[in-house]
Amino acid sequence: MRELGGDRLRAHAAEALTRARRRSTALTDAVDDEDLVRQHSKLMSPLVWDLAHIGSQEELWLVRDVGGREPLRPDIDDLYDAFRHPRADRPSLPLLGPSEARAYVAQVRDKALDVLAREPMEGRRLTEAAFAFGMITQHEQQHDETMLATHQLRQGEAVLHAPPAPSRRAGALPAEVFVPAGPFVMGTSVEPWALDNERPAHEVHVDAFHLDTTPVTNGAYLEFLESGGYDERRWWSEAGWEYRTAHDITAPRFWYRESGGWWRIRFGVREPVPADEPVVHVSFYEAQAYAAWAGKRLPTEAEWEKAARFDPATGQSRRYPWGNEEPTAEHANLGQRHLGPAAVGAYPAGASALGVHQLIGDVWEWTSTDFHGYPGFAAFPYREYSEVFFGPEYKVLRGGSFGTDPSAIRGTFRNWDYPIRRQIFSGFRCARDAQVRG
Ligand code: AVJ
Ligand code: FE
Repeated sequence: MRELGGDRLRAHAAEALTRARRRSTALTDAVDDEDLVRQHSKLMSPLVWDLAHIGSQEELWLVRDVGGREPLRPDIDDLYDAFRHPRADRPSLPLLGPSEARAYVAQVRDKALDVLAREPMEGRRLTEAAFAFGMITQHEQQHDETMLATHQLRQGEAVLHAPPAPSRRAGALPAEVFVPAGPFVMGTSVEPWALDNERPAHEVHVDAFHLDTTPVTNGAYLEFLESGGYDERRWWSEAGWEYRTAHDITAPRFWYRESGGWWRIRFGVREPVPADEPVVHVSFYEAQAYAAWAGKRLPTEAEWEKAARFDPATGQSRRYPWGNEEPTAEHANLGQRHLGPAAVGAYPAGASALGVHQLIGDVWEWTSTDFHGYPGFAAFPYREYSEVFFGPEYKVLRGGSFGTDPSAIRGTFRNWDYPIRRQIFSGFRCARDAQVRG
């Protein structure tokens, strides 16, 4: 991906777009037309909206902007503008139907591939085109993760199938890893597909701290739950308690109690909650309450990234916890290869230089940090990509989940959401301050 010449870039971009489309197609072909246009939850768009929105963004950014081509469907730009229509309102719009949407995205793709084949790609143009194709690939993959979350909310028979995630453990792991005090380089100025909010690279000092070696498991979370954690005001922040009470939150989303045990529904399948998998579908507030109960706290975003990227041997920041090579199936549970997180310890090859496991893949991890631009932030390609979300109402999540494609995750990648959200594949790990010696 780094410094590809024009022809290699063309081949790489075409392959990445094709892979994304295979996934979009699988997720939308898995259900019938009625299911495609239905709103499975007020929190989500109908799947058919995501599909045409993917095409609409591709038309805007690749066909019109990069390619300078005539608009295909200027009449539908407004329908698929995420800022004009909140998710809850999307079903009532005059959306393209399933077959129209499929035909539209295919037409746009033909044009985009034509642009890719003909665009002169040298120098600055090459960098710009590489980014535009990267951005659109990641955009489609992000919506594929969103569509996977919609599938999880859908009622009825299981329609998605995948082999179970690995359950093998890497022997006993220490509960925590110590991260020494000092500076590290956060963010990036060179990662070719990095989005505006990941830029620029800048040095950050981080005090010494301890970080959980793995994400918090269902088993550990159950101890919090069974010891009355949801009923004890003292573990919750004010906003968290208000949310917990108003919505009567008593367990992670999709869990239920039956014959004395805890079960969950995952993509239409009912199963006992597995103790050694990372907990998933918890809100920021639940993560925060658990951490308080455990005598810990959530890591800041800088702490998370230092634990993931900092190599004490070289003093440099890596692209991924394991090094600079792109993720493989040995490194991390990504790419919807499995329909859930793997047991903790299942990816020893993916551990960071400091010895922290499963930072990339499995579950998105809540951090305690509000979403803001880094020093020197410059909105690109438009303010609506990230900048309009900056502020205290969004919390940063890191690391990607089993539903995230490798092309849409890296050590610098930043996701954000409201602290009440839990239909996303969200989990967490805890941190604590290191003892300061006097
Ligand atoms: C980065 C996941 C918060 O889904 O709202 C998709 C990605 N931006 N279309 C989102 C995105 C525009 C974004 N997140
Ligand atoms: Fe989008």
